[in-house]
Amino acid sequence: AALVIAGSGVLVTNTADAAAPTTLQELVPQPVRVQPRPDITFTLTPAARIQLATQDARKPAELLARILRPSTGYALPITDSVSGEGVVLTGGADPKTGPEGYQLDVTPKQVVIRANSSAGHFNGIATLRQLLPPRAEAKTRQPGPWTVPGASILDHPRYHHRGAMLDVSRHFFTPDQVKRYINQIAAFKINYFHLHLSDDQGWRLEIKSWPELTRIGGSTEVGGRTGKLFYTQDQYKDIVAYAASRGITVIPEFDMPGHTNAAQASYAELNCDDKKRPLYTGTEVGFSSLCINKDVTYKFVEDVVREVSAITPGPYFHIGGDEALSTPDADYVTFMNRVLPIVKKYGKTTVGWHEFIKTTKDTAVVPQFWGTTTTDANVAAAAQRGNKVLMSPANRIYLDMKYDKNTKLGLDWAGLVEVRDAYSWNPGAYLNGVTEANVRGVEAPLWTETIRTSADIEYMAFPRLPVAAELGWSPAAVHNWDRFAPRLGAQGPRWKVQGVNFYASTQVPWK
Ligand code: TNX
Repeated sequence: AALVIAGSGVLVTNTADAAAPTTLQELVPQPVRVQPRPDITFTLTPAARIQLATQDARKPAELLARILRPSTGYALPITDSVSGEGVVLTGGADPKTGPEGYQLDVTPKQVVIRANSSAGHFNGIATLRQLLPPRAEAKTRQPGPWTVPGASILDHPRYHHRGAMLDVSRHFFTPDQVKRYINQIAAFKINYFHLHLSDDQGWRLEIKSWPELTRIGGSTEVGGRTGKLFYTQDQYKDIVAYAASRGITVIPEFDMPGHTNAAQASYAELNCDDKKRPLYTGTEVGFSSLCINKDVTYKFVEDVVREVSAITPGPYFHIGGDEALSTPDADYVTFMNRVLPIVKKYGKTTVGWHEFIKTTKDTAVVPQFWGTTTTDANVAAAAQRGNKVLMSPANRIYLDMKYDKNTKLGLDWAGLVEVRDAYSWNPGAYLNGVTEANVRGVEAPLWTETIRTSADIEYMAFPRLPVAAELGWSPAAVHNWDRFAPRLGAQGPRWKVQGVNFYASTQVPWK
């Protein structure tokens, strides 16, 4: 029997249809409404064209073509006229789809995706990819048929912000490794990619006015490997463009006023005693702080914010602010009072780890909750004033936590987080005093003290990153482990085709 999600977001069973399970039952995240049309199928043929009725859909169309040309071997030209068989990308979606949603209708000759924005088209294309057979994701030519089950889908996200973070400071990852991860998260409608670009162990982005940050601060990492372990500004711009071509906005983070040893090792003047710190390749936290009462500290911050903002098209700048254990409380407040206006001056909106929210009443800034408790008075007070909270509770959605005691990679300070644990919470009713309307979305951070390779990234992120995507996108009424687990399990064949090194949790019925 096919599962239909009614308009209310409630699952009902369509008992009239006894068809075998199709990709329609395998979508992650689950759409708002899926109406099967068992009488119809669409099959992509060599004659298919990707047809644009709106320029909003050009980048999404190019993404679809890049995925399907190698596996199908078809030409799949992108055309500006709508006629004949293929995939049609058009405007005029139902207003219910909002700024990021879409409608997807499968007819015998066309798959029609309607959306009112580029984001909506990217999201519709992510759904179409999952409706095709897994071998559509292959890099080499595969046998057809390229069949899509008949359906009419209407979909839009629960929250605007569905994020993933990668810490490139504890271990450095090359631009190709970063792109590989961006490509993988895009398949689950993730729309923000947060890059943790500085920490005690490494400064990872070229700052032209402070060249020693990368020459010295970007020369090593956890474990002591050495090299040019940083991105030039051109490489960063290329990563940002790569993300944009997949519908993803990059949020750069420079962690301050703690987690700053790499900067303090690069420049003597960033230390109160004017002495450079030694480079650090261990994994302790909380021992470093910028010098709060020196003007040069704020010149440094302003130079970084200015240079980074100029090459970051997205509206956000993440100032870190976590675990400033070596910064006295009053100094922490002083620091934030000087730094938050700098971010504003360069036209960006501040995101910060939630500790910083106690220092400001500005309701435009975004606190990112990473705690392990369900009560935080400062975050709740901010939510009551009107701030929107980004949810990353460490004991639920930190991708660096071990799955169980046998997991070789990862840490366990926030607990062991099996797949079902990662799924079993409600972002809109998790923190006391932070209700559905106060939540901006969900981000899954991946800290990399123990993570060194793409295979390591994938093992920790898959399948928990798609869990975060489901929590951030799908309606609350759909939340149900027994229905979710098989959908998640159906991603296994796709990851095998893509070469993703996922953790085959025994909690999930893998297909
Ligand atoms: C806490 S969470 C940190 C990071 C560590 C992480 C390891 C947060 C804002 N700070 O510095 O890498 O734990 O799980």
